[in-house]
Amino acid sequence: MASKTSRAVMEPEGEKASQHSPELLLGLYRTLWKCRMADEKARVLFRQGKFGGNFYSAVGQEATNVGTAFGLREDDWIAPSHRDWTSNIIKGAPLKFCFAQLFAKATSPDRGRSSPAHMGYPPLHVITPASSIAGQLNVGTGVAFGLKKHGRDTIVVAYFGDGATSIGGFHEALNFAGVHKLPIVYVCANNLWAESVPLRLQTALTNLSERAKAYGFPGVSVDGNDVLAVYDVAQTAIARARSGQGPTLIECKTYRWYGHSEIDPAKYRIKEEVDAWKKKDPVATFEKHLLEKKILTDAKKTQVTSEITQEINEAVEFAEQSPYPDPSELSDHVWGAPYGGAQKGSR
Ligand SMILES: Cc1ncc(C[n+]2csc(CCOP(=O)(O)OP(=O)(O)O)c2C)c(N)n1
Ligand SMILES: [Mg+2]
Repeated sequence: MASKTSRAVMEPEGEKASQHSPELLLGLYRTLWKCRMADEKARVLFRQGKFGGNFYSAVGQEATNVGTAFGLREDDWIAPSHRDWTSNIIKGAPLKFCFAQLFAKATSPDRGRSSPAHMGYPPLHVITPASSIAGQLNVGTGVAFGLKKHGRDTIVVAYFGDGATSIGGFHEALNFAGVHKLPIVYVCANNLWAESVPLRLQTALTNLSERAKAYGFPGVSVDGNDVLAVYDVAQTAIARARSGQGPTLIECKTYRWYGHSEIDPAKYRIKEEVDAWKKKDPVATFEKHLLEKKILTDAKKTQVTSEITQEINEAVEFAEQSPYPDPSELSDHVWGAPYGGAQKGSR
């Protein structure tokens, strides 16, 4: 499968459902909606001033995140980027903790310490994202190295964008993983933009998966808005990593509907480009597919979205009502042992 566009991209739409159980298809469907609705809700809450900092929406990219993480085991690891807040949701972190993290409340997994959306969830092995682009690739690769050394059969899935592929840390991570045949899957969400920098100014490549060639492992490019195509490619890569054959680089071609963050009006993009990608909405496309295949009914569709709405409302209420951390906790959990230079309350 080295450096080519996935066969799944080419397949006629209707052929795919037969290979997947209805439970899997409905699970993917519910998770796509959960990510879409939680992400849209977070955008609204940010604009209402309910939480500070910033928020990096991944609306439009749901099939990439869901397709690559849905088939993971509970003890597998995820190394997300700044745009992968929903990785926590896909891995199964309770929504109330996800919203508490955005709100920087004491009830969040990091007790209000990290930037909004830079969320990790230790009980389910989601690593807190690094703010430095590609930093999570180095951390995730280190975790994969540790897993291999300890003889575990768990794997890491690490996420990043097109822009991250130009940074040294990306190349160091993939090179190291190739040398040591590490149990890791690298997922590049190529959304065509790195803040305001278009892909054509980022690289002369068309398929970013070709970069894998330089590190001696397979690369595959896939339609990142087709959840089943992404899922199939990810399953192959996950099995490869778990069986000790080493890494895979998956490039998912997708698009973020909104600006780089909620403070970016994205005036550098033309309307036609945005409109064309919105027509390829990964959630609506999959929904239509399932309705046509009669795996989904209108009644089930309403049930799924109303259950998620209720879950989100309860989670937001939990986050809003939770306290902020007490300032006296500021230096807790920063050092493994008390550090003489900056004791709590020493200033
Ligand atoms: C080393 C470093 N340089 C610059 C930034 C600022 N920055 C944050 S996200 C980003 C763009 C990343 O683009 P891409 O990798 O394509 O991911 P996307 O935001 O599109 O998901 C930049 C330049 C940073 N966080 N770290
Ligand atoms: Mg990008």
